[in-house]
Amino acid sequence: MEKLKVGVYTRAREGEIACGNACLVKRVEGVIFLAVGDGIGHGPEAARAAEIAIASMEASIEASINTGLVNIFQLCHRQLKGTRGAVAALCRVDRSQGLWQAAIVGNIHVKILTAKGIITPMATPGILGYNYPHQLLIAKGSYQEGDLFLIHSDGIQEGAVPLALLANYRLTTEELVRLIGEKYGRRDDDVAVIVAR
Ligand SMILES: [Mn+2]
Repeated sequence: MEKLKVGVYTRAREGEIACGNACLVKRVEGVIFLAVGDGIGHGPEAARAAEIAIASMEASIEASINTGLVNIFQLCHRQLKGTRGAVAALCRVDRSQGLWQAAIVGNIHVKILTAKGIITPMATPGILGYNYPHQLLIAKGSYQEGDLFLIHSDGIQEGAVPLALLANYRLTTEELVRLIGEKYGRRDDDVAVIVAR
């Protein structure tokens, strides 16, 4: 099986140096984890919250790739206490098992494009570090070669990315994320985009 190709793009809100969005791409034993964190607000304090969220998720995954999404988000919430807080999405793609899982707390957008159609996992309202949801919604599905995962912060409006663009196989995932970030990213917010295919 060919390796899943991943493109990542982040940039700060206009006039800021620190980016309040952070990403994680982690491959462990054939399982790939993709995450986007968005610290509340913008600037250095938002960047700090986003980085803590991502570092926490990475640590949970390093502890065991079988750590459940609920546990990953709960730990993330605890470690974000005392910060601005953050919203985050995490996708876990196990290609050998042919399965994916996704969970989102707050305003992060995830789309999975499959041969059968488009899946938009539902986000659970909440802010990690502040108000943890009663019950974390976890979406699951079967993974097939060629499925595409799109994850982005609210620096890009939901639905702004044309599906035809994502379906363009002449563009690499790196080219896709750069194009999406530059063309559809809002100037007045931090932007983070991940495309995996
Ligand atoms: Mn944002």
